[in-house]
Amino acid sequence: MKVEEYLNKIADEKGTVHLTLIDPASQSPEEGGDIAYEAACGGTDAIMVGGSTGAGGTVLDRTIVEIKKRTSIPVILFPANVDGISPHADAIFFMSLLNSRDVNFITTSQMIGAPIVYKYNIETISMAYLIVEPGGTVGWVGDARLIPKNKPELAVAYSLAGKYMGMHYTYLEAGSGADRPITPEMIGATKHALGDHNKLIVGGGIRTVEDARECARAGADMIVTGTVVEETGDVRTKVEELITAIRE
Ligand code: 1GP
Repeated sequence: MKVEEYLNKIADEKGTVHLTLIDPASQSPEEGGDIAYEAACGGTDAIMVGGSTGAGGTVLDRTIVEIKKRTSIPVILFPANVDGISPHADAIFFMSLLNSRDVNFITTSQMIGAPIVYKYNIETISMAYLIVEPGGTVGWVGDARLIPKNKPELAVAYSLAGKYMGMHYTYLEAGSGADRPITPEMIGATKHALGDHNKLIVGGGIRTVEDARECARAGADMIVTGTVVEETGDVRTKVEELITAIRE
C-alpha cells in the first residue's frame, strides 16, 4: 500500500493520524532510531524526518537508516530544501511553501529536487505548506509572510488555492516549539473548506493531551509532534497519551 493511502485510511477509519517528527540535527542517528522505536511502540503511525537547518546529507541518511532498522512504520521526508531528500525514505512530502516571499521555497527548490526524487523513485505526497504566526525557525528560514493567528480566512484562502492547484494535503504550521498550537478556529475553518478528500495536517506547539485533543476535535486529520517527543524522558507513554486523546 502507498504511504498516502495508508495515512488516509487511518484518518478515515480511526479519526486522526499521529506523526512523530524527528529532526536529524537534534540527536545522533542512533538516538533518532531509539526515539522512532519508542514512538512506534506507543502507536505513532509514521515518522517524519526533517528540520530547518543542518538536517540534510549524511546525517539525514544515517538517521533514516537507523530508524528503518528499528521500526517498520513508514518514514516520510519533510524537507526544508533539496538536501532534505534521501533514497532511504518511503515517501516525501513534496511541498510548496505557498506563503513564502521567496520563489525558491515555492517552486525553484522543487524543480531542482524533482529529478532526484524521480531517480530515487520515492513516493510523493503533494502538500501546500502554510506557516502561521509565530512561525519559529522555519518561518524565518522560509521567508514566510506569516499568516496572522487570528485570521483563519487567510489560511482558508491559501488552503483552497493549494487544493485547486491539485495538492492533496495542507499543513498548517505554527513553527516547531511554538508557544501555542494553531487555533481551533483556524483548523475548523480550513478543514471545512478542504472537505473530506483533502487531508489537513497540523503541527507546531502541540505539547499536551489537551492541545492534541483540541486540534483533533477542531478537524485536524493528522497531528505532528516533534519537540515534546524529543524532550520527554518516556517517549512511548507520551505518544500513547497523545494518541488516546486524538482518538477519543
Ligand atoms: C514542526 O510542526 C512541527 O515542523 C512540530 O512542531 O516541534 O512544536 O512539535 P513541534
